[in-house]
Amino acid sequence: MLAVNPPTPYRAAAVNALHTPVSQPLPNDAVVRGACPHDCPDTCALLTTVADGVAVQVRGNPAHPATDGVLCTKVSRYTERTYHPERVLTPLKRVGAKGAGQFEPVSWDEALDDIANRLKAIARRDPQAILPYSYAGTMGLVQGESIAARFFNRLGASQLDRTICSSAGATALAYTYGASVGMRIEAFADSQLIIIWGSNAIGSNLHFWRYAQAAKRKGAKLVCIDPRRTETAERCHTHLAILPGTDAALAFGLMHELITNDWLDHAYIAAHTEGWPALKARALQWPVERAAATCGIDAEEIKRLAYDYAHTKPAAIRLNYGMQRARGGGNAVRAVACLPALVGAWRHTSGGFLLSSSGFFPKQRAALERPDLRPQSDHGAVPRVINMSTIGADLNRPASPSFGPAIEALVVYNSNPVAVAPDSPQVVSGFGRDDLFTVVLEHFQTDTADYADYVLPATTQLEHWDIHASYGHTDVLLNRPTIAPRGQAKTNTEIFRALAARMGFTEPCFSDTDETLCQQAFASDAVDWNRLLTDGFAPLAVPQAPFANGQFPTPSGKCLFENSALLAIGQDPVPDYIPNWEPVDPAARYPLAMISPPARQFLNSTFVNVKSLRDIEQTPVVELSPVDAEARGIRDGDTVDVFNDRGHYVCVARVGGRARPGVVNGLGIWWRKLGLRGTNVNEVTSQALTDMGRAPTFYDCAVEVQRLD
Ligand SMILES: Nc1nc2c(c(=O)[nH]1)N[C@H]1C(S)=C(S)[C@@H](COP(=O)(O)OP(=O)(O)OC[C@H]3O[C@@H](n4cnc5c(=O)[nH]c(N)nc54)[C@H](O)[C@@H]3O)O[C@H]1N2
Ligand SMILES: Nc1nc2c(c(=O)[nH]1)N[C@H]1C(S)=C(S)[C@@H](COP(=O)(O)OP(=O)(O)OC[C@H]3O[C@@H](n4cnc5c(=O)[nH]c(N)nc54)[C@H](O)[C@@H]3O)O[C@H]1N2
Ligand code: SF4
Ligand SMILES: [Mo]
Repeated sequence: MLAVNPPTPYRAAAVNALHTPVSQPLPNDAVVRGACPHDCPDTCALLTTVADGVAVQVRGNPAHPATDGVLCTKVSRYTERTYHPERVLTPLKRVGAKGAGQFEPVSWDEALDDIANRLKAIARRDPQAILPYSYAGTMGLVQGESIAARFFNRLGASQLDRTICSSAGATALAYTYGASVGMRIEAFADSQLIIIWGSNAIGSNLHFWRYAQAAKRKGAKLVCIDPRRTETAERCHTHLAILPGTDAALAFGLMHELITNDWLDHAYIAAHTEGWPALKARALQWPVERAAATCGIDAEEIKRLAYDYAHTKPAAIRLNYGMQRARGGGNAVRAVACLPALVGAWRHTSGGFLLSSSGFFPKQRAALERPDLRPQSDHGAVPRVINMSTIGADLNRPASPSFGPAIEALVVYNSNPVAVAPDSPQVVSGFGRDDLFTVVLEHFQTDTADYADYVLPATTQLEHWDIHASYGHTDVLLNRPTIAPRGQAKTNTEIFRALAARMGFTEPCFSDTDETLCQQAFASDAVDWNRLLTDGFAPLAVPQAPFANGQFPTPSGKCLFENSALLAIGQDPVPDYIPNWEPVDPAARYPLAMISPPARQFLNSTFVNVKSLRDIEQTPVVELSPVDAEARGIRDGDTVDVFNDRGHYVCVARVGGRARPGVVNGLGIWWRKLGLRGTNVNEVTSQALTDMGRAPTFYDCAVEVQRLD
């Protein structure tokens, strides 16, 4: 069995055995190797040119194969973001009403002393009333959850369930393959059929698109499955514009064709899968006509794709996270993930499936985060868990025996929940509570920072050490600091070290330096540290065709079509089609299905305040098909209200071919205060969760759209 994601207990000895890199003073003129910190599958290797201590240019490292010297437009502008005149450069204390954004500078000592005193007072009553809120503003393992996690573990604060992005898909993969593993990204360059499924590669996974283009030049056929006619869909040979949340139905329709035409790889199924009779029975309930009606497409489209999938070798599926942001997202990922085994696509280096490669990385999370520091009650209970995706509801929840204490303090870092969490009316009312004590570590005065009691200035990727895994490729990247911290900015790690000292936490782990933390992040035998120091990246040893002979990281080594562990969480052990919470229904009060994928020049809500990028996006928009627009008297360029019972999102209508009838696309994620009338698309999204992974259902959202005069 392939040793992916092996459980790695905390081993202090192994960490100490590593040699420590010599910290050198920052060079004044140099080209420094780093890593893109953003939540993007590409994890590019950066080269930053420094002149006179100032970072003047950030470009892609041509020596790193996946980056190939190319960056997206956003990160090419990284110096504009770093030297932005609105960077928060001193600690700030709120002087106006919550949300009003009125602050005055204070010293670090004053801010940290007051924060520590407030947290201590709450912790004396119940540390679980304190909640960290963080996500992937930086994907760095050190400025992410290292000292911060140690701090909250030692404190006994509520734990945060970090579900906002990928947990439905990751859970589905764990139930199917045993971990988030799949094809090597570079192998797509030699595929003959590439199905780009729930992914706008040009916008969100640019470096994969380069491999797909290489394959296309060698004769490959590209198929895109996406409700939206994205720039990626436009450049594929075929586009199946299915209704949101119907991917499992499409997968079953394809399986039905494979079974009834006997286009199956019986030997692969017999040797390397479990549960075929049950999956087959499920798939046989889905004649293509039924699947086509559910997906809102033509049966011929499904038949053609099934034929191509069975007859083109190697055939590869690049799944991305778009399809798992609906109620049945976990089951949908499971259904699609079964397809490559049916046709034996895994036998080929350039065949198979990739959603995420993160499971290949031997991360030592326990070493970094130290869950062993958590206090345990006499009954062995650890602090409660709060789901970040329902922060709106949970901030408004009073104390109760089932919930525990009301949330009294929030410490936010690497995230902008007031803009990105679903159902913003609830989120805003929670953050607006006068009795909530909120600390935000940030680069900028974001929508969330406006609700803080203290804003603490954090360093950017050019100003700190970090180490990175990827969820697209399989290389580890090291990020060296390029310039001195701007103003009084401190690293996240330094801020939590300083807070730990004031809280009286004396464990030696709170003194680990950032370079030591970089070395603790991965199993030392799997990552070539010397190569990281010299090249800035180091590939993991991943087999060319990892599942050609089964060897999935499941207990049996097989791909699990049927997984009885699902019964324990009240789920069907075999994937199924689960309709959306809010399906398209022309007769309903809110007849349109809204999805809200990213605007290309923003990264979630990051970069919205970088003017040159915002100028490209111009304004918040909702895309409508001509038929839906006409029915409502809406013309291209009209200001419209997108609404439902949760709220109102004001934006500009773009009428054209990007939206299919019945579906509208509200592109994300604007800062509310830079949007129209202080709103963004999450005004209307819901806090309902997915079937697996307790994830949000951003793309499962019924709305109506109306012209504003
Ligand atoms: N430029 C840019 N790049 C980004 C980001 C960004 O904000 N901007 N965000 C980053 C992050 S955090 C993530 S998680 C990834 C997100 O990138 P992806 O993993 O690709 O996910 P999404 O962009 O959410 O959705 C991808 C596509 O799925 C489509 N889609 C929506 N609903 C469905 C459905 O039900 N079925 C199918 N088949 N398709 C559907 C959307 O229209 C979209 O084009 O990208 C990362 N990269
Ligand atoms: N409607 C809708 N909503 C969505 C999505 C969608 O597709 N549609 N996508 C969802 C997804 S996939 C995701 S991943 C989430 C993303 O949500 P978040 O993880 O909150 O991502 P960002 O909005 O980029 O905010 C990250 C913040 O971290 C800050 N930051 C960056 N680096 C550092 C650092 O080193 N230190 C500190 N202290 N701060 C730092 C940045 O300045 C930025 O303000 O949004 C989700 N929300
Ligand atoms: S956001 Fe993605 S494509 Fe852009 S530089 Fe970073 S890793 Fe590369
Ligand atoms: Mo994400």
